[in-house]
Amino acid sequence: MITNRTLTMLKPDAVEKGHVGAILDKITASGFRIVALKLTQMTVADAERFYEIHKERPFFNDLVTFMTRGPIVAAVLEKENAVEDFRTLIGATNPQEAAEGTIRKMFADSIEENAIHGSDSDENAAIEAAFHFAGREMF
Ligand code: FUP
Repeated sequence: MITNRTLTMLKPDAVEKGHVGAILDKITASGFRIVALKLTQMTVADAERFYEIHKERPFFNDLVTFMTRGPIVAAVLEKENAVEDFRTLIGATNPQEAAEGTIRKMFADSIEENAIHGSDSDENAAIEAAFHFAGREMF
């Protein structure tokens, strides 16, 4: 079951700019089923834990500040080959390098504020889904 799921976050920049509806529409039009969905705001402790793998990187503090500055939309998505297909749909981390038609190309301005997150493995998808959602919030 986990194999076909991924976790996404529409980041504070995307929410601030009013892109939530357009991005969710593109996600569902691309064949992903919404399994869980919420508007929420990460605390500094949440963001530090979520991005712990990056804690030694020079951009870590700015990343935590950005991710906590306003609400995000967290969602669990289901599709065959969900993790890989979703990363193709969102495009490269740097929107300037993202392919035409990808979500980051369409909606993101910079590598720091790149509109959307997608899990990078099935293992992390399960960890990240449990980070944002209780079992009874996933359908
Ligand atoms: P991705 O898997 O595409 O989300 O990218 P990473 O896990 O490498 O990075 C996570 C987040 O860290 C990015 F979405 C934005 C931020 N980041 C920077 O701000 N600068 C960088 O050079 C790399 C990543």
